Amino acid sequence: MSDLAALEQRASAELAACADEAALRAWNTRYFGNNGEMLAALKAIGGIPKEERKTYGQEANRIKEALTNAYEQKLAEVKERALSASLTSNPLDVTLPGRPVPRGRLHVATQVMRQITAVFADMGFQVYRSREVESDEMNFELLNMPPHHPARDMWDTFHTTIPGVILRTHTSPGQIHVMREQCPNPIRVILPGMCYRYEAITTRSEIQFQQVEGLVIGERVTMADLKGTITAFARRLFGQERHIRFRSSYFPFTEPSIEVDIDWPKDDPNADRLTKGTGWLEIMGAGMVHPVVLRNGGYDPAKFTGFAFGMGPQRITMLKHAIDDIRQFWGNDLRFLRQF
Ligand code: FA5
Repeated sequence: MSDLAALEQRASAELAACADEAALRAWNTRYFGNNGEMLAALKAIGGIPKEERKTYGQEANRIKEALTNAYEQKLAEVKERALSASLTSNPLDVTLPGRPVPRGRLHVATQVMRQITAVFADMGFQVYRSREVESDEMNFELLNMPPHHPARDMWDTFHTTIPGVILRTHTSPGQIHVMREQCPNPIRVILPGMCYRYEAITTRSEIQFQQVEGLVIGERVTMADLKGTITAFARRLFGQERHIRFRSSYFPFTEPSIEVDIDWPKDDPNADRLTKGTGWLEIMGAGMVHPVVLRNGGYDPAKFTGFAFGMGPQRITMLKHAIDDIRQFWGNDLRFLRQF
């Protein structure tokens, strides 16, 4: 018992002498840690003669509780004192305005991509994702461009270390994937995604850019459906006042083929440079799906017809927002990005 009284006295005196949090924590470990003296005193109960055990146990528990309470009270006091000392030595200016957290936003090309998707979704088109790394067969051969075909020169690309595996130059190989998956059902899809070309970077051309492919296959699909769909799309996206021009063109995978232009505002000082003096900027290639391509997709050209188009949403974004240089899209210049 006298041991317990001595322990209480010593622990209380040492606690009273603790001046800061570190000293208090060390005190706590000394008495209440795994090898602490107070715990040892409690564990000693087993060795106490039976007749003294009850009194010893009660006393030990009382001391334990008293020391724990005293410790917690002292710890709170010390913390409080440290806090008020730090507040007076480093006064806090509560009137200082907070630092604004910069808010991100969608890239302008993503915004326009979503608008394009929404317009086609309203017309009943589904969105289909197709791969960016393609085989030469999908990107060229099945689209009616055998290895010797001169049209391949227009679409020089990046090659991988695996022979015949390339980065796609356009979203058109997606046409073959959809057709083979859907045959013999009718199709009405768009395929948005990234394309790659090994060509000179200019104000209008990048080596990595987006395209949105469109494909419609059915039993009585005609060129009139193609023109109607494109016209409705352009009116929705650009407004009624912009002019659209269809030009005849050539693509190996469509017959007949066309290209679609949009007029560029004449009062824009960059108009001449961007439109090469024509006043028109090309936004897409299109045409009626070539019978060879229909067959490669599994459809019988005697029964099915279809149209396809491939547009460049970045060029469309340039038109919508009068952006004069396509390189701005990858420039990551916040002064540009924050405008949209
Ligand atoms: C094609 O890529 C054809 N696959 C389009 C097509 C699809 C025709 C289906 C018929 C049927 P073209 O190379 O013209 O065509 O590219 C289509 C559009 O992609 C262009 O009108 C342009 O808007 C955009 N584009 C092409 N090259 C670049 C480039 N280097 N940088 C940015 N946009 C580009």
